[in-house]
Amino acid sequence: MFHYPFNPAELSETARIWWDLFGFYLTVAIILGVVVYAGLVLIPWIYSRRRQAVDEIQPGVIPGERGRMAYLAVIVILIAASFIAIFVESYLAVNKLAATLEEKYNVDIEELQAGEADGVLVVEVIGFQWGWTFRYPNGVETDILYLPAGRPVIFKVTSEDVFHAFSIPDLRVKVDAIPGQVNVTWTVPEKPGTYRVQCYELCGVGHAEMITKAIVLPPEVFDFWYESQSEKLESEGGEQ
Ligand SMILES: [Cu+2]
Repeated sequence: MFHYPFNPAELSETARIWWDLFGFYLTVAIILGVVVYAGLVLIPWIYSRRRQAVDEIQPGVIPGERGRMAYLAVIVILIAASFIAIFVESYLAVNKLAATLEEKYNVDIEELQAGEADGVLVVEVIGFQWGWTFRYPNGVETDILYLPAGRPVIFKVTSEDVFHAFSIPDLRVKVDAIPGQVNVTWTVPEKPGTYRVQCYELCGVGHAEMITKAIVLPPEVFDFWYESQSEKLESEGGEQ
């Protein structure tokens, strides 16, 4: 039922920008990790092969300079370069995201982040022990998340009881659901299909069951669903 691709490139262009940025962070982390672990293994090995101690350790006497400042400089430069590269790459990714949102979807990234953008669907997400409620602007509440393909969606996420975390991994959505607080996030699902919605914060014995579906529909099918739900709600309201 759920597909779980390693690379979400085909599912959402905005998710792919995050994914590429994550790949960059991971690459930098792997390079630094290799250097650090190589040092941990090699330095004791090299020094253990030397017969002579580097300098005599005497109580109360600070050891002298060991003449290896060049290595230290290389390490410091490598770390500084990594931080600069991460900063630059993140800045470029956010710019790319803003440009994509503006050109392709006609929306401003800051408006999305603020939780109000013209013509953008806003879904309230309420986590509880143990499930999710999705509330649409027309007042309809569902336990399955329906979304229109190719349109940005804003999620306003909160909780009724304890801390939860709302996530749609395929679409690179993850945000804490905190009682008494509304956290805002957004995504643009591009491909119709069924995606996994899951809680990512251990919240009690039913945590692992806090799974539901996000069904991304072609926009006209979504509009039909939305209208029919509105009518249903109205007729139910009329009967009471
Ligand atoms: Cu939970």
